[in-house]
Amino acid sequence: MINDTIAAISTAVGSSGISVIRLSGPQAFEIADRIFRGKTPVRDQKSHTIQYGRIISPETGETIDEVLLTKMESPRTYTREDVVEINSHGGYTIARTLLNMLYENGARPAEPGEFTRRAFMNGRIDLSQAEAVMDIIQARTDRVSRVAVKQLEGSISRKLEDIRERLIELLSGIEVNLDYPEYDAEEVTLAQAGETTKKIIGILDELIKSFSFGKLLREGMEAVIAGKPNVGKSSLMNRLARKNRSIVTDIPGTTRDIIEEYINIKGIPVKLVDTAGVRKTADRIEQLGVERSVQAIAGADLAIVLVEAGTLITDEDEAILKKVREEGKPYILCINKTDLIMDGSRLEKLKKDMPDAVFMSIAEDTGIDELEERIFRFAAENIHDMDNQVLVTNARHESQLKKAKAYLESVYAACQSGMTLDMVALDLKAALEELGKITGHHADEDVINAIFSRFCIGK
Ligand SMILES: Nc1nc2c(ncn2[C@@H]2O[C@H](COP(=O)(O)OP(=O)(O)OP(=O)(O)O)[C@@H](O)[C@H]2O)c(=O)[nH]1
Ligand SMILES: [Mg+2]
Repeated sequence: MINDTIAAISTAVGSSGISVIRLSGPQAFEIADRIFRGKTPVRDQKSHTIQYGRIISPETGETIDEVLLTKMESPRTYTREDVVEINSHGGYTIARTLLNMLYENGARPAEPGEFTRRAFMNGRIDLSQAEAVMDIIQARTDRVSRVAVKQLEGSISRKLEDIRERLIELLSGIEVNLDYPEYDAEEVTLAQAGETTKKIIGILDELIKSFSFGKLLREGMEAVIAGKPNVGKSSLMNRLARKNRSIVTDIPGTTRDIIEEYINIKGIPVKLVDTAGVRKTADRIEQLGVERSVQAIAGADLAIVLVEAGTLITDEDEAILKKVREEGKPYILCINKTDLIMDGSRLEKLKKDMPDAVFMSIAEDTGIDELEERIFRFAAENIHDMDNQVLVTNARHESQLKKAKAYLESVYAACQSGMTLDMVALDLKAALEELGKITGHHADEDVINAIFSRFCIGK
């Protein structure tokens, strides 16, 4: 039973119009009454209403701030406990002073994620939904937050509940057979058990497959821009990021270090990495930059390899392409500076000869849309209907699904090879347990602690 009351500032630190201080727990109204003076005491205020008042220091009688106070009675609240939210004037100092007053009057500092943790402990949300709250806080694009909101609404939970129900039905059928053979209960045959299990494995497979796309949505994809010096890598970075992030000059060897920027391509977050041009050089600093470029290629999900239209693929370019291929990196070959080719028919011929390459001129702003489309297509490969299907976005969920699937595979194998039903029952139970860890039906304290420790304070 939770019996203390927690408080924290729930808005971001920094200058702002207002700050929200949140108080949750059985003494929330009592504590608020110790420092708040409004028309009605908080304990008598109607639930889910807001009232104007002042925060008064109990010691000095001094007015600290004018505030709006919202009272929300359990259980229709975020945590399912009694909740008070105080909108104070913005600025860290006032909110901090107010918070300290709450601490002095009986509240305790909330730990990161503790409000959401209480919502979980009090059964308002399950673990996968708590994780969705976290995803929404950290979402980098609209599309990501849409998926997270769906999870918060329980799309994964419902799908898992459905699977669990089918497993439980199968398991209870088997157990009736095992425990009461004298009852004339309808017999579950190994063949039936195998068939049901196979269907469920199929559903789990689909969920597991959705993870690679879910991960892409959440964590984003890393695309490295590689090429020899002066081909326009930094110009491309700036164009895609729509700001002057990297220094561009006509001097080869301008970029010396890795430069990163998050961009949003049709709703998918992409970490773009601009690198130093790869070439042999005696300059020590440039050489270090080149080494980093090579490492960046190895670490990325996708390489965008730039070459110049005028020279086409030189030995230097070939060396970079070789590196990319050795790493087994998917790549998009871009031919930049097409504006420098005056002869139109020559350009047409080049395009015909290299049908997979993207021809572009950053100077004339051509071909960039095509590159963006190609990056998006790469990201979304093999994924259809992604806005409507249930997506697994969380590595922990994926790993649990895989464990459950492994148990079900052994159930299926047992059914095929004519094992006994009691062997099957054990693995079915284990599969159920692994699934239950996703929503928190079976989660250990350690897992729960790890999840909530990733939250920020005040959520
Ligand atoms: N004509 C023409 N010039 C371009 C184009 N794109 C980039 N440039 C020019 O090429 C030069 C080099 O551009 P950067 O973006 O600095 O090239 P980089 O690949 O980052 O070069 P390093 O950092 O030195 O490896 C600059 O003078 C750019 O203005 C283009 O499409 N056409
Ligand atoms: Mg550069």
